Amino acid sequence: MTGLNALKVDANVVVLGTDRVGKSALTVRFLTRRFIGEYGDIESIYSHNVIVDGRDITFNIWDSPYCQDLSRETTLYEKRVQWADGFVLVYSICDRASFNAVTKLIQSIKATKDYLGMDKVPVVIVGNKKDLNHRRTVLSEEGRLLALTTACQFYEVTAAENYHSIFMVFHGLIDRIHASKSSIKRPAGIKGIVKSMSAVFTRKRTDSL
Ligand SMILES: Nc1nc2c(ncn2[C@@H]2O[C@H](COP(=O)(O)OP(=O)(O)OP(=O)(O)O)[C@@H](O)[C@H]2O)c(=O)[nH]1
Ligand SMILES: [Mg+2]
Repeated sequence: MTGLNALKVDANVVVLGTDRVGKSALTVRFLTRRFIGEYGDIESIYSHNVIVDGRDITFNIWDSPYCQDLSRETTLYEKRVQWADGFVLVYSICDRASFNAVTKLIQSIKATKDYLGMDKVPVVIVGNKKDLNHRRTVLSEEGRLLALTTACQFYEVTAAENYHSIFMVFHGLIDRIHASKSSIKRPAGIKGIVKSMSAVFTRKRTDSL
């Protein structure tokens, strides 16, 4: 990659989490800087272009309503995981079950995408609804510890009241996506070298006949 192309970044981001944790609120806040309260059941991939530090970043963000129909959800989930370069996993700080679901999601994503052993997994864990601190059931420390033990990034945010922390969520993810793309390519490179070496030796043997 050289010149202008080096400054262009394309990132597919999937937003996951259980129902009503604020996936759409967070997405819409990032796209429009606004909080509109109710979001309905729309499934959508949004494209959003931003320029940060001279880098032209296109975020493709897949937001979908949580679905309890497991048969439908499994297929859709796999599709989303394969499509994604990075993940925003959302729970509500007032909903313990949503936090437990994020823990499970991390394990499943790591297994599916082969991120095991990576320094920085392209996953951001987001504890939303920080404005409802009086109804909190998940401590900040629990979120931080989960991030630490799974090599993910962690933010507590309020989509209802603040744009800046949501901006940090998506931009934090970009660097991780970069790191993961380069470390995923490395083993394939080694395989490639082995392949081309054996090709050379095979050719030599054939040539000498
Ligand atoms: N107080 C507060 N409410 C929020 C916040 N974020 C979202 N909500 C509210 O939580 C409810 C659910 O938000 P959504 O963004 O629709 O949640 P979702 O995760 O997209 O839900 P599904 O698409 O149904 O899975 C809505 O009533 C929002 O107004 C927040 O930061 N603080
Ligand atoms: Mg939604």
